[in-house]
Amino acid sequence: MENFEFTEFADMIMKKMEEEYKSLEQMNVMILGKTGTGKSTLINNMFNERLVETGTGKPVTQEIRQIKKQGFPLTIYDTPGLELKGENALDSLLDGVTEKIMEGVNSGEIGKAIHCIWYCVSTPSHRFEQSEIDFLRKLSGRTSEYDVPVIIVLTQSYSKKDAKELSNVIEKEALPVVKVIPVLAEDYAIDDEYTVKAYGLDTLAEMMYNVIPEALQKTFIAIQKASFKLKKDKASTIIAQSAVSAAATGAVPIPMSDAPILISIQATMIARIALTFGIPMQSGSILTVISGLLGTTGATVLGKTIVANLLKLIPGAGSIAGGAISGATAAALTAALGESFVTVISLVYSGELSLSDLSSEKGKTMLKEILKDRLKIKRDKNGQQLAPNATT
Ligand SMILES: Nc1nc2c(ncn2[C@@H]2O[C@H](COP(=O)(O)OP(=O)(O)OP(=O)(O)O)[C@@H](O)[C@H]2O)c(=O)[nH]1
Ligand SMILES: [Mg+2]
Repeated sequence: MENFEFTEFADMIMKKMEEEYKSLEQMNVMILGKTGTGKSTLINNMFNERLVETGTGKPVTQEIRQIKKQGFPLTIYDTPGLELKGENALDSLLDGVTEKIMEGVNSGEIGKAIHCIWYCVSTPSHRFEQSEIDFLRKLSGRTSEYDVPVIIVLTQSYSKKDAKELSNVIEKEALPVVKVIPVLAEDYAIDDEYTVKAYGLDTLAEMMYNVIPEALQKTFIAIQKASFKLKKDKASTIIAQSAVSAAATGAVPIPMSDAPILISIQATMIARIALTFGIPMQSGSILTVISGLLGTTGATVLGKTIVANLLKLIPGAGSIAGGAISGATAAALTAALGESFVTVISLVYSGELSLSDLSSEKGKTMLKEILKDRLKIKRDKNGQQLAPNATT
């Protein structure tokens, strides 16, 4: 144990991240709507990758293009340049969409099914035509038994008033759709002076999360960038699960020689959190954060165990009594490490901290303080935070 190195911990995190990433189910989203409604803009602002610019588009039918990027667990079925004029155009699109849905159903594989459909309507057009109503009804008639959720997205909704009006018109039709959601996917400059801020993508993401199959939720949380809340909630769940596992290792007090089990639980936790937030695997930033939290630099040998290093930070805990730590301590350490990691990610996300700050002296001091703060929190035996006045 004396020789446990930080670099080993780092390697472990990277390996777990790779495993986790590979285990993600492939997500498939279909996007319908007339040309120019803002489908591409929506895709690029919802997901981590700018798929529409970078992905290769492969024709599926005359109307439908498949967009996919190597190594990214998402396939988009886009309908670029769709005119939707005349009965024939819609019927032929309907055939294409139905065929794609059936292909997934017949494969029997969850990763090949269509998991959600966005039907885009442009708010400034003020129009939702009878042909579109018919289309959505027919689509549902053909595929309702397969439960593919359809969300109507009102795009380019820089006027919330217009969006509300159009939304009312559509809702009156009582269509077989999950919801009508107004969004502005990108800031909209009205003139030099006034800009309408983008909004609504978080609502769309949270709605998506609730209607897609459970097996796809992990993928979606990781690849979407619209709702930070979805990511934070998922991270809390991961931390709670990890703390429980850590507590279990120490049901009998953990002799320090068993600390690698604890370290492995913590590496898995960090990897799963990193994946949740969409932190790229190659990125050195995870390691910068972790090395900052643990008070070491990536390249140097720790010389002491990570656990021992963490313990030093608990006020009053001193060193390891009798060469063992209890399950409760193991859970507390794990929860504190996970929460500190999320705190740092949140600070970077909100712009209060930059990645370059992290390797500076100021950043390192800050990381230490964050971890110390988390370690001071009173917890139950599973590492769950107790109310400040609770007694243990
Ligand atoms: N500011 C702003 N512009 C938007 C938004 N949505 C769409 N646009 C603009 O509207 C135009 C059309 O958007 P696209 O995303 O290309 O529309 P599309 O549905 O993909 O169009 P096709 O691929 O031709 O069917 C572009 O100039 C976008 O920049 C938005 O939310 N905000
Ligand atoms: Mg497009």
